[in-house]
Amino acid sequence: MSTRESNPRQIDASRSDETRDGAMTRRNHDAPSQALNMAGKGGRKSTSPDGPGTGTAVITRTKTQTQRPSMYRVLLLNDDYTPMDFVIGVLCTFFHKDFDDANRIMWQVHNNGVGECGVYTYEVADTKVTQVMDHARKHQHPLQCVMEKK
Ligand code: TYC
Repeated sequence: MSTRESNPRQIDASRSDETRDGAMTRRNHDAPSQALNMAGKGGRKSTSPDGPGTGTAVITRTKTQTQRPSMYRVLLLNDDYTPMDFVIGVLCTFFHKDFDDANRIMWQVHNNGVGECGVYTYEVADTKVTQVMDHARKHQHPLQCVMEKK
């Protein structure tokens, strides 16, 4: 997943030459302001290029868009050698299932070849796959754990 998440789109009204009542003004946004030019030359110092009290304002509207992250299923695959109790232990330890859910998922995998342990964001799913695979290897069981994008 492109990490992807916030993609703020900014609508910046400061570049518009249209005044509030819809009239067009000619103003070069990139040129030094009159106020700046006049400063230090003995000219009138002003807070605005149009002079005081003209009410020049910049209105900025920011639209924030959030995107939900892609989700990934973590799956256990069946094999003929990993003990059932070991699989139930994996589901309880790494996927926080209670015994009944773990037992149900284990039988689902045993009977159908594959079963879902949980659905997570990419990094969490990837971590769980690594944890389960390391645990199985450490105990010399051929249990396979994989992830797939939803
Ligand atoms: N089929 C295994 C057995 O009969 C049990 C098992 C269940 C293995 C689920 C892996 O992901 C698995 N001992």
